[in-house]
Amino acid sequence: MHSFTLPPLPYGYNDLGEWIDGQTMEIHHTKHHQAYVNKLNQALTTYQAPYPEALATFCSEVDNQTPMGIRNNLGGHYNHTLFWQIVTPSGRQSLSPALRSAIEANFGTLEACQSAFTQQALGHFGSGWAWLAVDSQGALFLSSTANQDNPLMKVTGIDQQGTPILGLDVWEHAYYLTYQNRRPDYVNGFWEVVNWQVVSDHYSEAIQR
Ligand code: MN3
Repeated sequence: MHSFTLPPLPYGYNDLGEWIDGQTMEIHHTKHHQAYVNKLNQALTTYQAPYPEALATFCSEVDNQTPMGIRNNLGGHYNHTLFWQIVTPSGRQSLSPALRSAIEANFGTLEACQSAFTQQALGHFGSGWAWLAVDSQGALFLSSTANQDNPLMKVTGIDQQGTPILGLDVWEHAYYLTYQNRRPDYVNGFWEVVNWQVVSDHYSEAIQR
């Protein structure tokens, strides 16, 4: 049987500079994300339905009938795998012309998109994620989801389905050691480490889905 594994980070735990301290990154990766992987594999040993090995495809099959042990841990694995990829120590990299055009068409400017995303992240009550995603028509939209849900899932509480291209973990475990209760500082600092090249690649893939 297939089992899922923890992906290595594409940078060191201490490499994200002032945004996030190394201890937070190490615990987040080796404890939190590893636990989602372990519990997902454990849940799959008693899961009756056949499941896809592609995480995005698997997430898109999650609905209200899916056991919570699958939904939460699959989401945790997918969401963190995306999250590690879309930040980088080397600072901002340029958006593709296609993504820039889409952002300008939907939001007017990149800055307006970032500001609206920031409001999603700050306005989300409790644990969850903020997203920039692409719907089935290829249009960008912003949302936030609770716990480890994501916009691929067809579950109550998710109004708009789509493929995430940018996500921010707003669980306190993601930032508490560095920022304590100061979620705004964590979210504002996020823009300094977003890897727009990777986000652009995700956009290109998403509009072909
Ligand atoms: Mn997390």
